[in-house]
Amino acid sequence: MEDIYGNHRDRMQETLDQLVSRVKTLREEMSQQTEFDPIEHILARIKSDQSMRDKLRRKGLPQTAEAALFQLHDALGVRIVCGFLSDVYEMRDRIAAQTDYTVVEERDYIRQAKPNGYRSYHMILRTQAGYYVEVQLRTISMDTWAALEHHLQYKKPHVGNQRLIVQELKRCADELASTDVSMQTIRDMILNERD
Ligand code: 0O2
Repeated sequence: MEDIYGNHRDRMQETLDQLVSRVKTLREEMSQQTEFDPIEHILARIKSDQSMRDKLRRKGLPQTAEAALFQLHDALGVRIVCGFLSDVYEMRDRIAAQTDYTVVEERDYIRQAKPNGYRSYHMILRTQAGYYVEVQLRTISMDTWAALEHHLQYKKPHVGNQRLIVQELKRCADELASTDVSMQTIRDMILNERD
């Protein structure tokens, strides 16, 4: 089967590399200014051929590079996992302040969590090369929940007590969110004491 991204792959990879290197620069600047490394880890990926084809099918879009790259906006993705809530928002501000791409959409699923408990800050950037990149910013706790929930999704068709499972996953997400707030408070206390 033909590559869904046609002959775009090299330029897509280049775009991703440039953005990751920009995020690393922002990370260094923040680390120097605050003496705290704001980032736990960064992941960058081109959505796999199969999962892009599945998504196009779900959305009723044609199986073309044009639809994959310009009608959907997450063929390129960068996930930035931060230690603390304040790091997520500070990093968001610094990313938004750059001028070599445009922020075309933002969704704050932290202040407004999804009904299932999913939390993250999403930004869609349009780069100079014309490609879109979905940036997901989240804390370690949010990342843990999203990874486990994603993993459990594969088991879904085999379970009968779906309602209880959804409820329990939501409870875990809320408990982790509450821990994030407590960890932030502890960090603020430490910083205030130092000043
Ligand atoms: P993958 O494998 O991460 O690429 P929609 O139009 O509602 O179907 P949209 O517009 O693509 O979705 O954006 P949305 O809802 O903001 O979510 C985009 C991405 O956020 C998803 O990409 C996931 O990575 C993550 N995400 C959103 N909701 C959830 C959730 O409930 N659980 C988990 N684990 N991740 C979530 P993809 O393409 O689904 O998957």
